[in-house]
Amino acid sequence: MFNKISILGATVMALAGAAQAAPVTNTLTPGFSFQQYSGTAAVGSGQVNTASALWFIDERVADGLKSWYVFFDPQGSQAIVATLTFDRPIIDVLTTRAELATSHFKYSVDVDSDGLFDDYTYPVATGLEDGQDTVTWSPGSNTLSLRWTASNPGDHIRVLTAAVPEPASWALAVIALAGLVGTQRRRHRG
Ligand SMILES: [Ca+2]
Ligand SMILES: [Ca+2]
Repeated sequence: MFNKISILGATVMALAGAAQAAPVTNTLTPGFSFQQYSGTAAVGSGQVNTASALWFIDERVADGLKSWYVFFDPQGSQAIVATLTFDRPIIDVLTTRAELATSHFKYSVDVDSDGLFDDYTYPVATGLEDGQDTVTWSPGSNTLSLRWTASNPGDHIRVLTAAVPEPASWALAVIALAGLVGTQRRRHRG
C-alpha cells in the first residue's frame, strides 16, 4: 500500500511541476502570426516593429501564478483581433502601464540572455488605451479575446494563469489512479 501511496504522491508532484504549454490561438486576424518572442530588442520600447505578429514571452512562476507576456508592436498603426487559449485557468490580466511596471520585478525574464533583467521598458503609452483596446476574459476560463490597435510602443498585457493543472486534470488523474489501485486489489484477491 505504501508503494501505491508513493506512486500517487509522485504523480501529483509531477502534475504540479509539469511545464505549462504555450498559449495557442483559436482565431487571429488573417495574415498575422502568433509566436514566441526571440528578438533582442527591449520589449515595450517600440523597437520590435513587426506589423503582423502577435508575440508572447514565457515568463516566470511566482506566488502560485504563471505569467505570460503578450504584446503587439507594429511600426505603423495596425489593428489585430485574436482569441488565445491557455492550458490553465486565467486568474488575472494586467493591462495598464502601472500594473505592468509593478509586476515586472516578479515575472519578467532575461529576453536576450545577457544575464541582465533590463529587457522591458514601460513608456507612457505601454498598456492598453481606454476606448481603443479591449481584452475580455472570465475568471477561471482558459480563453481570452483581444481587439487592439497599436503603433509604438505597442499594446502589452501580462496574463497570469494558475501555476498547477486545472482541477479537471487533477480529477482525471486521481480517477485513473483509483482505477489502477482497484485493479491491483482485485488481482491480489484473485
Ligand atoms: Ca537581458
Ligand atoms: Ca493600442
